[in-house]
Amino acid sequence: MPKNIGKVHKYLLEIAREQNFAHLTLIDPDPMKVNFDSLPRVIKAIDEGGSSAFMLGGSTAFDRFFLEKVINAIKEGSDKPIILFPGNIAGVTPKADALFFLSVLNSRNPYYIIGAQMISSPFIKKWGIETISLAYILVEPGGTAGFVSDASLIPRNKPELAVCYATAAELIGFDMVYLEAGSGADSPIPLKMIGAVRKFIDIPIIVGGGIKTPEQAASVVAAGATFIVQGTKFEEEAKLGQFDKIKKMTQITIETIKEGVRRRNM
Ligand code: 1GP
Repeated sequence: MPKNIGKVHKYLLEIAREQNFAHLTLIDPDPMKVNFDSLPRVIKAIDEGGSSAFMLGGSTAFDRFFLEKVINAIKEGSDKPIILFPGNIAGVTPKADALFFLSVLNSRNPYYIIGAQMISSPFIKKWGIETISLAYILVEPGGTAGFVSDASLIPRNKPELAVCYATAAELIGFDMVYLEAGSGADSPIPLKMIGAVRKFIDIPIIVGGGIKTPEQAASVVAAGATFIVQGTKFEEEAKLGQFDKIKKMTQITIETIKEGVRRRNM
């Protein structure tokens, strides 16, 4: 029997079909980064700016109770889905709307490929939280995620290696593939690499790490990304309490991507 697609998964695919892409926002539940006084306003600004969902996760400093506090703060600012993006077993809770059940395909350490998943899966199944399986593929420079998960990073000038991993992911049956340059990377995943992967696989491609400008976001989508993820850019503005700027920035990013889509469809 084919697998049932959950509510959040369906929602993401519908937006991607309507707009040709969807914008996702990453919130890192790191106590050194989270400000509970301003988080609901930051979330509200990003929501009103048009981002489609919130991903919640990071590679370090995990505590399930802190994570749940962050979920409550996000819910104060938005009704849009919260999707867990765990870096470890403490990054899962039934309080979110869905969970990217991810495997770091190019880790050298089996713990990040199947170990943490094996340990956490009975409770995930018992809770009944929606899961979306995700093949996480780390590309240079890889950032903290690459370091912590001991990834054999894909060189930026080797798109064919990303194609091989992504194709293996599709054949194994993952729902989506995530090409990750690492949070705060100097530049996004090379467009040539995204394009090469897009040509080869049919499942959605998430691209994140180092997407700072609306133009970069638009070119990542033009190259073939289905979903783009931004985190650091919002964290920087949030620190300054620039809520209006955050909303504007999100709107401009989404408008710039849409304009690119319109032009290509003409
Ligand atoms: C990290 O891809 C995400 O997992 C977001 O990256 O923080 O660089 O936007 P940034």
